[in-house]
Amino acid sequence: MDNSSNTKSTKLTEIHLSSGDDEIFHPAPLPTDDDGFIVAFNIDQHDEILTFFEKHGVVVVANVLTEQECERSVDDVWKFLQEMFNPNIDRDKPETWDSNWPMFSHMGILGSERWLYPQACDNRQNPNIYKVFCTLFGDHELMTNVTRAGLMRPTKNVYFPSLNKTEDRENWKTISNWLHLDVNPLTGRATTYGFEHVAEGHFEPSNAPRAAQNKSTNNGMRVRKLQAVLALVDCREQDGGFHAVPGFQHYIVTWTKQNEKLCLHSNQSRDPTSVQIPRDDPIREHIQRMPIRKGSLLVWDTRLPHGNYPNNSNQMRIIQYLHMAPIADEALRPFPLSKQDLPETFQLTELGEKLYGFKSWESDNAQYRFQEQRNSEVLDQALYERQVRDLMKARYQTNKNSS
Ligand SMILES: O=C(O)CCC(=O)C(=O)O
Repeated sequence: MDNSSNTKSTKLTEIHLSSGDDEIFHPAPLPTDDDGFIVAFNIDQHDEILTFFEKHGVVVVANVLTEQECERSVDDVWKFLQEMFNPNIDRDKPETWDSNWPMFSHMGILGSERWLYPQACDNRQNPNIYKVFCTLFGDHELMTNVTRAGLMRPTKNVYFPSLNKTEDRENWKTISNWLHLDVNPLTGRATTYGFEHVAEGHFEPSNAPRAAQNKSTNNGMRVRKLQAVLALVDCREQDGGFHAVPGFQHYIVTWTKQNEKLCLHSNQSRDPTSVQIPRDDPIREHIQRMPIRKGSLLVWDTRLPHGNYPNNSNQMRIIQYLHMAPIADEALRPFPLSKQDLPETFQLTELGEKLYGFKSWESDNAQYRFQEQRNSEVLDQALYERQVRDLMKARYQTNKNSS
């Protein structure tokens, strides 16, 4: 695919970034279809996707993955669970879904380990997904982040073969009321999760928080930042899933003025790139649950308060966390993977080489950025993760051979 000519691209300067200073909040709930899923667009509906996104701050695009790609992704989730956590985990035996289950299960996230399995890696270079991000950024020189899978275990009427009966699992429910921003709107420091962060001290508080936005790497309120989830199964309302306050991007500056103390406090917290929305914030009345169909991509503006809500059914929610950013984003670089980190059976495409950061895009700025010195802290982290992954895979093989 010729990435630059096939992709209709609205110039970055034409992308409207709302000033965020609406005096009052205007709710912008998303329409749903007859089956209760959020109404989704087709990949080619460039203008419609952009217009919808500007209004709501969220958009869903259908059929970015095929049925087979979804199924292979789900297979990769189980392989990952067995190799990295517990070889006895069996997708057909809920009895095995407790012991050595990954951390962050209370948030529906599978550990902090990067999900580096063949279909998961292929999804990050999927041309449909790339096209959605090109549309939303008005730029085609993009990079992908490299992060995790998400899975919410079923909690109601779960069939246990060894008991030959169904039971509920209240303790598999994820947290309720999780609502946060992955940018501190006072300092402009936004999440860099799954990328290399450029700024030294990215996870330390800003010393002069009210002036921090002047720093080029604290650009979260100046340039478009997107986050996304990719549905690997149908994620129905009752299965748990993404929720957010659509339309909040038009109000965020006003809200920040009213919540300066909270933002200052968040700047001093363990993660200065996020803000937890208080339980009594009236904005919570406008949280909308967002069920999406298998194979669709839901993208949200980082300026939206968001989170997920728990499963209440006998089916799983399974997703991939996956988003992209322009190479021109001064806060980010591609995560420094080596080709050795990629699965043997995975075929990197020409597009993938660029999205993963193994090759430079064409513009002068992209080539300049490609040569930049890398952040040594993140290089060390990449090396450490590689060693842990190799160790876990070797342990899995030894276990398998001896059984
Ligand atoms: O699981 C989800 O849908 C959302 C997770 C979330 O809040 C995040 O990635 O920041």
